Amino acid sequence: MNRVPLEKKVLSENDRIAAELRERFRQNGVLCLNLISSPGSGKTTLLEKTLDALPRAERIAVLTGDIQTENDAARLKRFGFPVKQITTGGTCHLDARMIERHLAGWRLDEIDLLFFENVGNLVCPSSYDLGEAAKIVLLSVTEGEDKPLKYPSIFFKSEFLVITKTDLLPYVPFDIAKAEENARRVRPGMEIIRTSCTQGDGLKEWLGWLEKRTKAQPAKAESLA
Ligand SMILES: Nc1nc2c(ncn2[C@@H]2O[C@H](COP(=O)(O)OP(=O)(O)O)[C@@H](O)[C@H]2O)c(=O)[nH]1
Ligand SMILES: [Mg+2]
Repeated sequence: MNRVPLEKKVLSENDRIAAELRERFRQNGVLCLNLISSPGSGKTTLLEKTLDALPRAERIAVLTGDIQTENDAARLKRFGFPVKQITTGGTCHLDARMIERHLAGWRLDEIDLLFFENVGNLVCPSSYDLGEAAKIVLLSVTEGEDKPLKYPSIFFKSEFLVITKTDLLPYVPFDIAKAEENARRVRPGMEIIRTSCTQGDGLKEWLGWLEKRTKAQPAKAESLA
């Protein structure tokens, strides 16, 4: 009897849609960043600080994913940029089809920087390409410095690591140098910043990295007509 490798089929269909999205982003000069972490590591908070710091004239948009509630979209809409919530209804990750559906009604040629806030999970989102230019993983100091070794796939696939909540370091036994070493054992040379959104530490470096990454993005493709 022939068995259908269902998981492989789902992933290859996802990869097909993600490749189409990536091409659309390239043609429109959109830099897409996919933020991934455990629930509660501080993805929405980092996005709030980012949107608050950037001029309203910047062409930024956010798709934020959760299993239930529109809470994160409500938090992020306060800053005046286009934001849409994706509620997955149980699925533990965003997929390319969800992104495609929720982009409907937005003009990509009017967006320069597009964030995806993935569903809080260190495992499932790592298998699903969303057409992003880069994945960014967040790790808070309350999660333990061993997580890059325990969940290597997402650390291996992420271009950048943001260590969050460093203001809590006096209260938790977290060896930050070891966490960074572990991340770089999984992904040699990984870029890392240490942040505290409550204290504002590292936010300048984060915004600087974003600016550098946006500039490195190939300019909007010439008309293909
Ligand atoms: N102490 C501290 N708490 C933070 C920091 N960043 C976020 N939090 C808190 O962590 C909780 C989860 O943050 P949130 O941004 O919703 O995490 P998400 O689930 O990854 O989007 C909230 O109560 C935040 O106020 C930080 O830098 N320091
Ligand atoms: Mg969130």
